[in-house]
Amino acid sequence: MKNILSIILVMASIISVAQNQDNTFSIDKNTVPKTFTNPVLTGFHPDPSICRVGNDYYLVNSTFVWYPGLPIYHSKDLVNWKLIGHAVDRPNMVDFSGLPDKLGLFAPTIRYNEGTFYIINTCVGCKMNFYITAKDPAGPWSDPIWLDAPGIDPSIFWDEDGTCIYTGMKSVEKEEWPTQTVAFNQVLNLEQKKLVGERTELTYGHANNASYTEGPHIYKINGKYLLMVSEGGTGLYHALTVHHSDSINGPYISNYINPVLTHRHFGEDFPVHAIGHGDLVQTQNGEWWCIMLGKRRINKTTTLGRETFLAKVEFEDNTPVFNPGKGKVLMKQTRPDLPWTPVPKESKRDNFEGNKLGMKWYTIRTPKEDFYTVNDGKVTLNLRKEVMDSLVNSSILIQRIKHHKFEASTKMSFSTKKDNEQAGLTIYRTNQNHFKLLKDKNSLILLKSHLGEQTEIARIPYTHKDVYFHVKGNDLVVQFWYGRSENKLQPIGEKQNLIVIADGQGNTQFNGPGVGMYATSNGKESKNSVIFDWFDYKPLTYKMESENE
Ligand code: 6LW
Repeated sequence: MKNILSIILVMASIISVAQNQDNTFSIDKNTVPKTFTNPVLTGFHPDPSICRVGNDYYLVNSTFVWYPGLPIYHSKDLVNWKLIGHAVDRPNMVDFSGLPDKLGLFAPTIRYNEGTFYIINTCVGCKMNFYITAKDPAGPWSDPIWLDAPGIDPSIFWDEDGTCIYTGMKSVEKEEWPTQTVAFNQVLNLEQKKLVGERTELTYGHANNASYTEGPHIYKINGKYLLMVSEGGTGLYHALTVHHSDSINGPYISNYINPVLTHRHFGEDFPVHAIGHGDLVQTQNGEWWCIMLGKRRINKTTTLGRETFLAKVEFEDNTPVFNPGKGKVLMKQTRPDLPWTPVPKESKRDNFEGNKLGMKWYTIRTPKEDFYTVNDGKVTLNLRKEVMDSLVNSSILIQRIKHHKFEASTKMSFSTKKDNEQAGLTIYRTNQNHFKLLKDKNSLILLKSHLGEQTEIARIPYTHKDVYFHVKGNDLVVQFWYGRSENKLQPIGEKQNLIVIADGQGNTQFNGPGVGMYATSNGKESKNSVIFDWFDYKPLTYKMESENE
């Protein structure tokens, strides 16, 4: 009896691991799985775009005011993705200063043509549409070439005669229905580095009141031009629709099959939501796949932001059919017929080796000065007058929260005699929505800011220089801990509701949550700094999490 029980327990834990895991932290690297788990990029990975060069796949996501911006991922099998660089990684490329968290770098498109990689993108609130190029997708990328183009969501396509076509979306002169937008084409003269000639409007979308027709991409498949757009807006009504034409500038005829993919008809309670904003890719073995964004929800609440999902596409004549027979994004499905190429497992602990931070670390808004150093296995973060509650670059360093069940912790050394100086751990979504677990002159304080209203949740006297901070997230609740040693931790404050960093909380619209390190001298100059010895992040195994197939 006891053996059967222990076998069941082991089985249960293996399954629960699978539910919270993603393909990165896969159980056993040696077995080549037949299936993959969606999302293929968990956490803050919206508006994905993809291109193939030979047997290599490159993917980019939007990042708004996170810096560095536009992460470039590489894969051999469309499932395992390795972060190889950022396309916007020099402070003089774009300036996010003063921008709210939902502005900045919107949806990008990545393409490859005759030996050169191109990313075309929109910096909303900061000079709008631009493109950058690189020979190596890991960088360096060129400085932006700014374009006189309206709207957002630019894409590029090379026609058979070598003409480079810019496809974008823009608002219409006179709306015939609310949130009407239109996809358009214009020639991009790469020699002159500007848009030239007529601008041709292509489609308002499939629905006769299509809202926010956006994220357009043009492909030439089986001799026909296929225009795929998103419509419905990046929420419950999000959908992908396709439109065909025999010539690049149309007329584009909306396909009767539309929408080719949406989850909107599954209603509010369906756990995978807002599916849309996709980009197609044909593998070297002829299969077609689509990457797109979507949101996982628990009790109608999305805490991880928009993630990147993958779905199979098969063409019937010229019509793309997504996951034939299922017609929706599947949380587990047979993986692409490509060589299984797992990426090195992310280690739980970042010991800050070397003299620069790993690519998974970001600050918020463009840094105008160096505010941290990495050496001897430590991060030294300078205290600066800037605070995370303002639309400035403060001394904050965060990484994506990629799992509904996660834990993060750090060892910190900090002391001050000044009341205005603080340092610690943060869970950050926006300047108005975040948690801070900070140490000041003589105490530890747990603070939350929700819709811009800051609340002190708990304060504990603490005068030791070193402190261990720990946080455990379990779906919609989070508990903060502290201690003088890593294995003797005590909770600080009650369990907190993660609604604070969820979608739809004031300005928590487009980006996603991060966890990391923060320090401030609250408006006063400071020469002080805080030392972080290491930082842990890992998915956690809790009770099973259900998601229907
Ligand atoms: C993106 C637009 C969208 O540019 O939201 O969901 C905007 N779709 O296509 C920001 O992500």
